[in-house]
Amino acid sequence: MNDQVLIKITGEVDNPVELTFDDLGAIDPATQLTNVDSITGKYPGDAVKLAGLMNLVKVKSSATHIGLHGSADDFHASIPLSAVLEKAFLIYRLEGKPLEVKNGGPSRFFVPDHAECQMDEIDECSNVKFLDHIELTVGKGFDNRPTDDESHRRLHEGQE
Ligand SMILES: Nc1nc2c(c(=O)[nH]1)N[C@H]1C(S)=C(S)[C@@H](COP(=O)(O)O)O[C@H]1N2
Ligand SMILES: [Mo]
Repeated sequence: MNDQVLIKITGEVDNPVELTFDDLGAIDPATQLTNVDSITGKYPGDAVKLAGLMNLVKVKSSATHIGLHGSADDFHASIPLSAVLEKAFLIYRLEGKPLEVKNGGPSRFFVPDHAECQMDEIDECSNVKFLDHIELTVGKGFDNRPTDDESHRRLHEGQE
């Protein structure tokens, strides 16, 4: 199972990649975080910093936005890269095993100090679950986060 591709990174990069669970764990130890519960407040597990992933793919200087795609439920966010590059991370491991779908796997994006839902571009809604594709773009890319209270409420109801 460990040769299964969990996350692909494409778009404005010199070195697009398809990463397995083992690949994620092998990324520069300086960019790995263990037990992120204390940072996230609610999501346990181990993570790799976004900066570590971006170094791996060699982001082109033309890239302005990072597209976060959750294929499982067709949820997508596109946010400015520079604002999250040094602080965001991807939770991908729990108790030594790949993060399960019930916990938001194959990976869960997390930005510390995110805004409340719909209060800013980088809000809680941009913490994309089921993340399996990261895409660097020039300008803002596809984003289907809810834009009004009604659709946001419906989205959350659907998850209960
Ligand atoms: N794939 C996916 N990611 C998602 C969502 C979703 O519906 N699908 N909802 C978003 C919204 S609107 C919020 S506020 C947070 C909620 O995270 P939680 O389900 O852990 O509370 O996840 C975000 N990530
Ligand atoms: Mo949200």
